[in-house]
Amino acid sequence: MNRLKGKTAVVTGATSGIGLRSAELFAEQGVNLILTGRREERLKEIKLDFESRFDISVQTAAFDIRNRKACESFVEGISVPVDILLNNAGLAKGTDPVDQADFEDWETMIDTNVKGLLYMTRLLSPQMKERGAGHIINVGSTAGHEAYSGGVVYCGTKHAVKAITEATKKDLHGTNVRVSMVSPGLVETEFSEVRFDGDKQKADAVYEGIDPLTAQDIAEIILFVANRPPHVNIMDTVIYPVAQSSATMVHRDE
Ligand code: NDP
Ligand code: 8X3
Repeated sequence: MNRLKGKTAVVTGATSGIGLRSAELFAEQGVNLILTGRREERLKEIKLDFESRFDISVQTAAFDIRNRKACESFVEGISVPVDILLNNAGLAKGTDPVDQADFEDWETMIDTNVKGLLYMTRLLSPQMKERGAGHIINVGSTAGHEAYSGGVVYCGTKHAVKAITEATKKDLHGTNVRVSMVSPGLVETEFSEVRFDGDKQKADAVYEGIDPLTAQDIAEIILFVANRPPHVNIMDTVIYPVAQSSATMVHRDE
């Protein structure tokens, strides 16, 4: 059953990977889209593509989610009720241990994964609360359930997303606004290329010898979470590829 047709979703980080594929699955269901990311060209191409294939409206806004003022201007420019906020924009930078890691990488991850997600939630939750309807879906990670060496700050940000999701649900208790989290393991997207500053060889090695999750796998789960009846609130879903059993237990074919 399609409960989403005619609704409006804001998708952050819609220029690639999980965000892009989720946006496309929403579009297939007739959801009007407001898509964000920094790469303006990609947003323009996605808008043209989706509007040519789906009977929906697509708005785009290119801005850096770390910039609070830009988030505020973005939300001020939205003139329709937002039914779904998919807080997906995020990244990892580096795998250096705590005594060697780069301060700027830490700030980038905290400002994007935690503060950016909080800005969007703070700015869009009032209209949801006022209407007594809406759904905030945060993209967490298995790294938000289990910390691993080399991920001191990335894991820290995703543990923060878990805490923020739980507290947001409690803050909005009794309002009918839904709050959910989706927590994937290894998904092959641009994620590892970004983590390793464009080093394709290092990025490919992350997925070598396994059948990793795809953006499609996670988008299908996001769609399922969003499409539940209004009284059903999925709090979290943890998804691993079958070859992965924990953050660091990954079975690779020879
Ligand atoms: P991608 O690198 O493919 O996508 C990341 C998206 O985030 C891009 O659209 C990017 O857009 C956007 N983004 C990053 N920084 C900013 C910023 N400062 N301002 C605005 N947008 C930004 O990776 P994924 O699709 O894999 O990642 C999506 C989410 O999934 C992230 O939160 C990630 O932590 C999470 N995740 C990923 C997993 C994986 O293994 N891939 C596993 C678990 C969770 P642009 O560059 O245009 O700004
Ligand atoms: C991304 C999954 O294992 O690279 O959140 O941290 S992992």
